[in-house]
Amino acid sequence: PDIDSLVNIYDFEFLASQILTKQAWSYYSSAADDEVTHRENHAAYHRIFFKPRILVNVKEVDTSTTMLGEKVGVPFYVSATALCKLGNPKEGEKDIARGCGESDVKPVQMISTLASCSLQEIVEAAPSKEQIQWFQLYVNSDRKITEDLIKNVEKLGLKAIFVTVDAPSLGNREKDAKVKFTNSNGAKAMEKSKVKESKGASRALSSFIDPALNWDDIIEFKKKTKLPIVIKGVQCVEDVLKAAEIGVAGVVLSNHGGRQLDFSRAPIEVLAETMPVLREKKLDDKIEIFIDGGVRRGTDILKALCLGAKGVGLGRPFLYSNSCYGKEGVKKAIELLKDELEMSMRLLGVTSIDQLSEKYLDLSTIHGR
Ligand code: FMN
Repeated sequence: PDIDSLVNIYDFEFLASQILTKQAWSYYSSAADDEVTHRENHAAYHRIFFKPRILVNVKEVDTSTTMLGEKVGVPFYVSATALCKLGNPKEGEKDIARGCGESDVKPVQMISTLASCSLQEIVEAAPSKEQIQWFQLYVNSDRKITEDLIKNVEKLGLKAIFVTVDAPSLGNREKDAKVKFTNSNGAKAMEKSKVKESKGASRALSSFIDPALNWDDIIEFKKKTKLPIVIKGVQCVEDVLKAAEIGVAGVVLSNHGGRQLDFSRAPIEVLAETMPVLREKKLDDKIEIFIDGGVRRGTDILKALCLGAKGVGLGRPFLYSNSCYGKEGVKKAIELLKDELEMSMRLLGVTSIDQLSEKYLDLSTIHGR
């Protein structure tokens, strides 16, 4: 269908379910076990309600903010997803770079260790000097490989390293496991890992990830790079405090889009629980809190920002938009989210991101409070 007929993020998902290969759809859409966490990530946003303020001049609304010290046009970013070529065989992650760079607001793109294009290709595809790219790191059991990777990330000018810590072992994604991983579009990513067996894309790709990874390693990485280090996949306030203590730049409250431990809690509720503790300990200025999982609407983004998130990531929505329409789809998804965000800010009675706070939410229905 004509791209202009799409009105929201769900439209991309439906279209993707109709047109993607079985392998791509199974890999992209799957989540762990009974997929309870996957559904809950999204459902938890539905329990949170606004307290809009009236008669505020909202003629001009500004969605820009900062993340890790850099100015960005919108408070949402494209989260790292492996194997973008399964859905967009020719251009893969390069079209995400183009879509982000060609849009007015230029959201940040986080690039996966398991991208199906090389890091250099994706960096070179980025059309705008102002656009920011981050690197998502899966730590290899062979630390030399990881150290070389970090050097390459620095050389190519990426702005931060997000170390994923929620995948010491791969989640049980049954939809994916039923489809053998044979597609040559995974070749680039497969080179980077040692493929042991063919039981779905996830399992084929993940065998190199080091299950021995621990806090000491993060402290070591901090010494090895000047780039900000962010821990991706934090799921409780205690670990946020520990991350703040060792002095990383940020954490992502995330359960990997429900693809790892089923019955992990929704990140938005972990956020609700975390921020008061950080404020009480005066750590809220020391560490930036990001969040992802189940974000599909401008209002979802707004709720996370009201609760104190600095940036909000989306995974599947950009996989689907990139698969259906390439870079034009990515641009369209960005525009839809940005329009929803602007409109919701107006209706809430705020004109800039820094005005958002808990006072705009009815906290009584939020778990974690
Ligand atoms: N997270 C990583 O840190 N590294 C990855 O390589 C990675 N690959 C993913 C592949 C797929 C198909 C999906 C759906 C998610 C992946 N994620 C990965 C997790 C995302 O970065 C993000 O945490 C999650 O998708 C957010 O949930 P959402 O899809 O509901 O927006």
